[in-house]
Amino acid sequence: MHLTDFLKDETGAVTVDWTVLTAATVGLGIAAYGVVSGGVADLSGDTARNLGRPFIRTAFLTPETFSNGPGNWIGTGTRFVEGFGDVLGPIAGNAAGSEKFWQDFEIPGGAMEVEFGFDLLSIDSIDGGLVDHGWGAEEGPVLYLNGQEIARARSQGGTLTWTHSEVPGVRVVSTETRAGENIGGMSPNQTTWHDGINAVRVEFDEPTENVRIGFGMKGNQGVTDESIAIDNFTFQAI
Ligand SMILES: [Ca+2]
Ligand SMILES: [Ca+2]
Repeated sequence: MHLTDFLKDETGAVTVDWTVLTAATVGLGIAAYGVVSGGVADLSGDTARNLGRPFIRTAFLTPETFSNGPGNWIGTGTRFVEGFGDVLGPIAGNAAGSEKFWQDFEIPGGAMEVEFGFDLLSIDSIDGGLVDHGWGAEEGPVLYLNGQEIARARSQGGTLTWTHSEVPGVRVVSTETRAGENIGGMSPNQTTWHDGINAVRVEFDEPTENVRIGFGMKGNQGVTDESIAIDNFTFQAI
């Protein structure tokens, strides 16, 4: 092969690769435009960030133990609860289990996933049974992401039975740490009803630029009868 032929071939190969890549990029742009014409600018921005900064990692993995107040949490305060220590909350429920407290997180460009971790505390006589005997049924925590319900659980003696909303890109994993015992709570001397601690992880793929995690509770009594609270909160964007 003559040198000039070699150079032509190399040039040709590069040109072909570039053409393929360009076509794919243009195709992606067209597809995005067709599906969500209103969000083209946002999608383009996300693509640029993902291409330019693939190794972003932002975290506070040292668990927030709420010994110094609620920080950036909105909607509730912190409190020392017998047996649990300093917690975020507790809150009582309502019939809908609507979102009662939350925090917004700015997600760095390039993040492919956001993970929240926390202890979800089920305190005192939450009525998580299926039958309403006059004091409530199917009571327990409700989790929100960007204002949308992602999962809720019935709490029976601190043991959680989850119903997932099947939101795309969202996973909720819950592991029981303690249940079926009187840990303490707002009615610490009440030994008939049992408390629980569940370690929960919420994962969110391809996060929005601002992610809000929020909490509510389905319940029908006061905070001294039945409540939920949060402790040992962690966050990371990967
Ligand atoms: Ca208790
Ligand atoms: Ca109740």
